[in-house]
Amino acid sequence: MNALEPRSSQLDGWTFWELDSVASTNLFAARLPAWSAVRADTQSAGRGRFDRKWVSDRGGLWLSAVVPTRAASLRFLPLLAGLAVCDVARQLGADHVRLRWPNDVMVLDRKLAGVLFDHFKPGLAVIGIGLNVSNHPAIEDASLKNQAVRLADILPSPVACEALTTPLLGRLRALVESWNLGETGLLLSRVNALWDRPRRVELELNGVSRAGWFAGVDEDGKLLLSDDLGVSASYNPEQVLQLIETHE
Ligand code: BT5
Repeated sequence: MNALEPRSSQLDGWTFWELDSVASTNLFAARLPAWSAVRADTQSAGRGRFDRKWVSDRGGLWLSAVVPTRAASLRFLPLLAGLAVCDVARQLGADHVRLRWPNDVMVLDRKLAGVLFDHFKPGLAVIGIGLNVSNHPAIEDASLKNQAVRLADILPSPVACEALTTPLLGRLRALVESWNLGETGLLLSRVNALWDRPRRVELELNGVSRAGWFAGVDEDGKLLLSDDLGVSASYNPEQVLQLIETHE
């Protein structure tokens, strides 16, 4: 496919763009209307939170979806995207898939997928999903050797990115619509259940860190942290540079 000639098609209610290569699918999606999505085979400047680099080599799923949203629900959207990834991975037979607030999908202690949320226009959110499928991220960044995992490592049979796109967008749409209709209680309890078990965590804030027990996520997408004296505090994703699970 020629990178200069992106093509679009209709896919289960989404206007879907497919590209060979792009800087970042989230930036491409910035100009698209609601219920558009874009997938690229590779990204030359894939982004994580706080402008961290996201390795986006061929064989992974690099996807951005534009969804209508209310300002109040913006922080919860990455968790809905994570939930959609967990649901699809589990349907395919993956075990031990879980969420790590605010934007990671983990298999045991390794990162399977990351979500990057952008808000370019009022009323619209761009949800970027990076999912390792059969790519080799550690070739580009050796530090990912023991940190990243791919669907190819955990599924009984190989799956192609193209085959993942439709179920993932379908699941994402159902979850976002359900959230926008106010069905928040059920989704909140599903997100919290996907933490797997009580976890001791350390939050790296700007220059300081806070340790405690993960006590859940609230409806605003904030993390609730309970310290050793039982005192609770809540944190926005924008405040927390890194969440470390400390296994105490
Ligand atoms: C994220 O950031 O996890 C969000 C990643 C979102 C990527 C998607 S791809 C489609 C769309 N277009 C974009 O440009 N972005 C989105 P963060 O929590 O900041 O994690 C970044 C960290 O994850 C890096 O510092 C690495 O340690 C690690 N990392 C980088 N590439 C990885 C990969 N392919 N697999 C696992 N971990 C990776």
